[in-house]
Amino acid sequence: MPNSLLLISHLPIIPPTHTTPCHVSPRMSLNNNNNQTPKPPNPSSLLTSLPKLLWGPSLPPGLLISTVRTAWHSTWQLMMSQLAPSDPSGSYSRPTSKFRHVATTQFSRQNLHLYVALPCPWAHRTLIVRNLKGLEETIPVSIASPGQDGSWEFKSSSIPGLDKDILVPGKDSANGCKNLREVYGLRRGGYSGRTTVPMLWDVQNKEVVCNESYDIIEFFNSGLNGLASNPGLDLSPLELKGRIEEWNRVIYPNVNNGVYRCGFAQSQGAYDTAVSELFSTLDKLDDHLGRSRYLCGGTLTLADICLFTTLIRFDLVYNVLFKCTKKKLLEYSNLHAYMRDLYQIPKVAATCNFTAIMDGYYKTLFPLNPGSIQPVMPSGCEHEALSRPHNRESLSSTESKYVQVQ
Ligand SMILES: N[C@@H](CCC(=O)N[C@@H](CS)C(=O)NCC(=O)O)C(=O)O
Repeated sequence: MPNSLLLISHLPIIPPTHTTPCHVSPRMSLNNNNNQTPKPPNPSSLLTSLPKLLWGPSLPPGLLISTVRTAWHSTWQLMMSQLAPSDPSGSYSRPTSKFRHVATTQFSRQNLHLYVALPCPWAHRTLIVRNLKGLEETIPVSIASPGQDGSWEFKSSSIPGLDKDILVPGKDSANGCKNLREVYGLRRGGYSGRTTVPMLWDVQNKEVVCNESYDIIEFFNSGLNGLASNPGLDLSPLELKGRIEEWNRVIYPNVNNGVYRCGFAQSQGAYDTAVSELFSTLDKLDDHLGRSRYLCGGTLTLADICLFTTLIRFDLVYNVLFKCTKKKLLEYSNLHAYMRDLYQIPKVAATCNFTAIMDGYYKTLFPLNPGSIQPVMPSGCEHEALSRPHNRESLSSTESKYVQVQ
């Protein structure tokens, strides 16, 4: 959700149907003001007065539609190029993170602060690992909300929590900044790139430690054991590292980034490829998870956390907004039970705020939802539905490290 996006959304682009519904003759709508006193110019009359100037009092409906369609398509492409850079074939190419590799950076481990936003699946990974490792005291967190100008802002939230057990957006408790761009700007040398969440901040040295989610969760898993209240939990044990990497190589491009490749595709061909790779990977995962409690057997790993944050958003937003329509997650019985298994870890459930997720996607991704109308929350995505029994315990062949998480 880039900063420039909402600026573009404030351009006076008037959807045609607001002034001249397709089923009403343009002549009727252009002439219905004849007996009234002239009113000051209204920007919303732009669409009706421009054709009048060019073609006279009436414009054939077919021509009106094709004119508006061409204008809208060019505007949409312009907005999409800001929101989601693509290659020449129209496939989404995700920009790379600027600050990577926590381990090689010099910083004070006692003085770290995490910046996140609740709609973001990448930031969600870091909140889950922080909770599971018991790093809540060591790593304080500031939770941003999507702002009107497209930036991540810090403000008191109107989004409810669930009995106060669930995370809600709020102020910047480390730097007192109004938005995330200001925080990035505090680093020596400033910053002019994309200001993304998650971002790990060195409070003492006023520096970005890392803004790549996978690097942050690896660091939380093994780099702060001296300060964690659950240091015994290892979400990336040495003997499973190879398998975790294998899963990540499949899941990242086809599922985590795959849903974005569907939603941000700028050509039919790019969408067709992305959606087919997404659903063939979900089919394989559903099959595998019918035999295995977690991706790598009986042990919960970082690969599961990364898959979970996409699955929990699937029916809520990706199925509709990103056109991942072939199936709902609810139709994949193993994947859905697997997602419920992870959700039912109390420290995982505490990181899921479904209202904030819906709000973040439907209200801010303007080119995908220009009317900003938010669909109703699917009943299968609510806390009660996700708390249904999953019956996956019997799939654990080896003793699960998950027991240490409870
Ligand atoms: N590769 C990054 C991606 C982070 C990312 O794309 N975050 C989005 C929110 S979901 C963001 O902050 N976008 C703001 C922007 O692009 O300006 C990671 O995994 O940490």
